[in-house]
Amino acid sequence: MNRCHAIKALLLLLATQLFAPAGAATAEVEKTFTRHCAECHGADRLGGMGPALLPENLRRLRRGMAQQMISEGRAATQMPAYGGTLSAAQIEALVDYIYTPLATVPEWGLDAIRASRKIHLEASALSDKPVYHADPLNLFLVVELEDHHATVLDGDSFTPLDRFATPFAVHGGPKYSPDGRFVYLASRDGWIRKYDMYNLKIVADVRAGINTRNVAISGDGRYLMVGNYLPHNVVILDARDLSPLQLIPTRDEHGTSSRVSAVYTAPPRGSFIVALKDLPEVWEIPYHEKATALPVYRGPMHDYRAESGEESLADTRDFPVRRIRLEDYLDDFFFDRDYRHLIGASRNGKGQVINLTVGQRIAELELQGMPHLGSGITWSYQGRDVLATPNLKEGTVTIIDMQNWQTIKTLKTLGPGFFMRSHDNSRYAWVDVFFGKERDAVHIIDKEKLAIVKTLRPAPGKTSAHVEFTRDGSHALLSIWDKEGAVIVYDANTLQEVTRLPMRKPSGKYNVYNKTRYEGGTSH
Ligand code: DHE
Repeated sequence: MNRCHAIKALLLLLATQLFAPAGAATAEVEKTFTRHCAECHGADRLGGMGPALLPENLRRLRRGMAQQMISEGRAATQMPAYGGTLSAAQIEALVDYIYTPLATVPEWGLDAIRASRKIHLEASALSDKPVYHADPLNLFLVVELEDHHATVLDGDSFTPLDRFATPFAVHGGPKYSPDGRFVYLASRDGWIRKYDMYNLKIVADVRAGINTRNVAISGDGRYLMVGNYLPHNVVILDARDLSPLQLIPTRDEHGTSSRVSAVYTAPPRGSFIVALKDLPEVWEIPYHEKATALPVYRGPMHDYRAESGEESLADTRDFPVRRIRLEDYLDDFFFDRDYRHLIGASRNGKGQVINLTVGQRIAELELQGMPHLGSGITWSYQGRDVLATPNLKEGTVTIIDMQNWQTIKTLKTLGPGFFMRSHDNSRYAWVDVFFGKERDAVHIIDKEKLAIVKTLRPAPGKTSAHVEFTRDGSHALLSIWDKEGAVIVYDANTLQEVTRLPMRKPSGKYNVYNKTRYEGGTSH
């Protein structure tokens, strides 16, 4: 054997030694996965009866919890305990496996979406009047994260009317049809569920993506738009039966693709607004014929279908994309009341105001990063609109004059908050302290004095977060974000507790009237 061959043989030996055990371990864990997990979670980990097991979908689940879930199972679900069947090392390997990203972004095209659709009840089987006596516009939907359910709550008597299963890990605000009859929930796994608030029945399901951010509904209630991290696209659904109408890959002109941070509806503009995570662009997609003549804007429209080659289903609408190019990436944002401006935080943490009509930045804001999309609210202060938002990097609430975009007040809080809420009929705005050891506190701000006037600790030691008001603004509902949690109802004027309803880790709650009327004190 000459020297060169000897070196080659040595390298080969080293490679076998280095890579064979890893390869063998991978084969072993894949075998374990196929034997025990694939039936419910899908051979490709994209989900089935159980949720998708991909790092993107498991972001809210700590590895320790995943390990515990595999060994002990999950109460009230089909997930069995594997502690007696699998060794600690096998369970550890499974955890490593499910937190490893897939080698390529999986496909989930129109055919897969169409095939996933399930109609549970046809329109003919449903009454077009509410089957209860409560005010249908003063109902709340409360999302309960612990056991993946939602409760329909009467906002006058504070009694539950129904409790139904949601897809795994619902995230973001459910969206109501303009008349409040239907609600659409989106799960992190891409499932969209349509529920009838009149009949208290689940109507239809469809899987519009593999890892979804949120869903928006057009102002006329005709279309839904789903924004996805996986694959990189937005999907337009027919709101009537959830059938897919269009799939728009989120790519720039050079083919670089991007995750979608969120999609929002802008009813006065007749369009959807799409926030992109990995491209310095914001997209506006008109859903209304008249919206194509957007005021002042005369820039080019982008024909995404010619580029993607995607089939367009037989819907009369076309959904052209207007790209608004930005100087920086905008991680998150919300809008002023008439949707002329978009107010967002860029990656470097600076606040920016973009005028949507001219498609340009018109101001910079003193914001230390928004903690959460849509975390801001607006109200009228001394005759002008102000916006207020908590900050990600510090325990403060910033209040900004929306005429000149100057900060008029910074309020110190006990820690960074996640959600801020009010109502036009209430003199108070509520902000939680979501992060840190004071997360059981919630501050109440007097909107006239621009000052914190009270701090509540409704359940010491437990996170209290996310407030939503009743239709008339007379009561505020707050979540105790705990396994054995509660929704606490407060008199919004006296700030006294009225009642406490046990719930299982209630996260957001959504009032039909406030959401469908675009109340300034809440998210849309
Ligand atoms: Fe949310 C809304 C993004 C983490 C609970 N969240 C939203 C929306 C977006 C968003 C884009 C608006 C969608 C809508 O309503 O249509 N959320 C993000 C993130 O990027 C972030 C920081 C990281 C992530 O993991 O995605 C994040 N969010 C969380 C949580 O950890 C929370 C507290 C628990 C959970 O459910 O995962 C959480 N997000 C919520 C809630 C809303 C929401 C309750 C709806 C608020 C509302 O009142 O409308």
